[in-house]
Amino acid sequence: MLDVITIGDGMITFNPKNTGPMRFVNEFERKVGGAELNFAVGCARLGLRSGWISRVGKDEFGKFVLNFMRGEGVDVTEARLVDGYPTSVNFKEIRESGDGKTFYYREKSPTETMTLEDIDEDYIKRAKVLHITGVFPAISERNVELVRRAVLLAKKHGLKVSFDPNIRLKLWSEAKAREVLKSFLPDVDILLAGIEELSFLFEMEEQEESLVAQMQPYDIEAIVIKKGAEGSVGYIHGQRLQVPGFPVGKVVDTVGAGDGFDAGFIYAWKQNWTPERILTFANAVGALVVSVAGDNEGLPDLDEVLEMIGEKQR
Ligand code: KDG
Repeated sequence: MLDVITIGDGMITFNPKNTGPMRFVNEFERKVGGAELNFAVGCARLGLRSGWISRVGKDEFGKFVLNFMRGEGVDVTEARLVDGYPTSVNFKEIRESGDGKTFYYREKSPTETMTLEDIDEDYIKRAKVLHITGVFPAISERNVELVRRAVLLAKKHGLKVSFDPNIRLKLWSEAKAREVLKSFLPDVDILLAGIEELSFLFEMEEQEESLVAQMQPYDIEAIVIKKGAEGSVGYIHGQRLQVPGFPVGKVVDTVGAGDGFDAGFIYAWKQNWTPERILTFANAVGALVVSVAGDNEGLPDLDEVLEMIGEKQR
């Protein structure tokens, strides 16, 4: 049995040793990244049984990514090494504020070798939640079809579908991103997005009420707007709730905070907590991620989050 499954590309991420424009950075640290990968790790650290469907290159980097995932306790039954497609690489640039930019080297992602048959029905039906994001489908047309199949099977077997648009306009055009990502909405049960992403999708101003109104036809159980340091707003079973974020000492690296938030939300959602406790918990996970360099190193274990939200003594 698995609690949650996700599908995505796994990358080697080179984190800069110093801040500023990448052309002036001479040293990098090899780490691992990928939005869905970060999410799967975040869930596993919190204690959920998480599975990651992926392909990485049959090369040193691919082996490193797979070992990393195994070491984090993520189920990699459906993650394989493939020939002829190098593992995707991503270089990061980080500014003094902790804000990051990504520079991809992923012309041909190993996930492009997957066929519809690779989305295994027996695997999907072992889980309770399928988490999808906008990164994996942005990689290729085929990946869009893979997500559609995973969602179809998830619905067939009663899984909840959670969705983070994670818009990456370096990977596809605005029109395509809008068309594909909006087409997922009718099947989404939990939407985890930034206000700027909703505004992009619906081509409207960043105005919460009118954007949430756009979601009415989709009958989404939980619409969550991630607001970074300010916390989050949730429309859960129709009720609006705003929960402030947690102050963090120094923001070191914001990349991956949204994925951490998503993992925290899904963990808390599965506990059937009150909406306030769910959002508080997710905000805490996001906050813990930004104080550490790397896309996923700061993802906390359960006790760290409980300490932060004051439910456990240090
Ligand atoms: O959300 C963090 C991701 O952006 C990062 O790990 C890299 O998946 C990634 C991407 O393609 O942008």
